[in-house]
Amino acid sequence: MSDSSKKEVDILLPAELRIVLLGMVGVGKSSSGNKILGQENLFDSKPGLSAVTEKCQKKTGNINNQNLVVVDTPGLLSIDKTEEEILREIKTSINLAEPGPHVFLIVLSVKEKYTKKEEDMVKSICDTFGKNTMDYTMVLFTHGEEGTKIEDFFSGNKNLHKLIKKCKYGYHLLDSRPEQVPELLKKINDKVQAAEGRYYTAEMLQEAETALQQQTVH
Ligand SMILES: Nc1nc2c(ncn2[C@@H]2O[C@H](COP(=O)(O)OP(=O)(O)O)[C@@H](O)[C@H]2O)c(=O)[nH]1
Ligand SMILES: [Mg+2]
Repeated sequence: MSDSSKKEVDILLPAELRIVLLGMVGVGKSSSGNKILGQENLFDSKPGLSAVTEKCQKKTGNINNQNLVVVDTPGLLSIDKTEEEILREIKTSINLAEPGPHVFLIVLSVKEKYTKKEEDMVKSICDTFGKNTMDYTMVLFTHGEEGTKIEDFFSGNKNLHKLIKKCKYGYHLLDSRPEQVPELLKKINDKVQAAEGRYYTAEMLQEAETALQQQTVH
């Protein structure tokens, strides 16, 4: 790459990329956070259905001269907590990623079929973060190293197709190739640049809360 074209890329690249990881317990949110930041044990990650991550956690790093802020959240559908408690905690991710996340990564494992349970989880996320949620969302698939082809995972699952269509930032599959994370970051950066650096804000969350309250009143 010539010097001048490199400069252009630098100018376009957001100086900081803020990412919030969302999804059910055990799908690989914390491990994905570690992969993204290139360090193994920043976020606690363990097998099982009990949420290891009880509070939202923020970790930062610098990858290719770009500051990354990654916020890990407690998993939805944990056996230890009510959905309401979990959602209340998940909302604090917006403040941790201040002034707001560029992208919500909804983490799904290709080892788990996309069923009504997963759909309900996505619906809770959308209800919680409101009408703008999908404008800032990418689906991140984990467990890609076990040879599951993403096309096979999609095949015949209309609801999963629908979800991907709704997510403005598309999807990415994490596998064991060294390029997996650079490719993910490039995809996110491209989308954020196309969105002229826009990000999800605390005002949008406030609006979503008001909308939810009005729904319960009427
Ligand atoms: N093989 C494989 N294991 C994974 C992957 N992602 C997560 N895991 C494992 O799945 C378990 C739960 O992962 P974790 O990141 O803690 O899930 P979280 O509850 O969503 O944060 C851990 O034992 C991880 O090592 C993946 O992509 N491939
Ligand atoms: Mg976790």
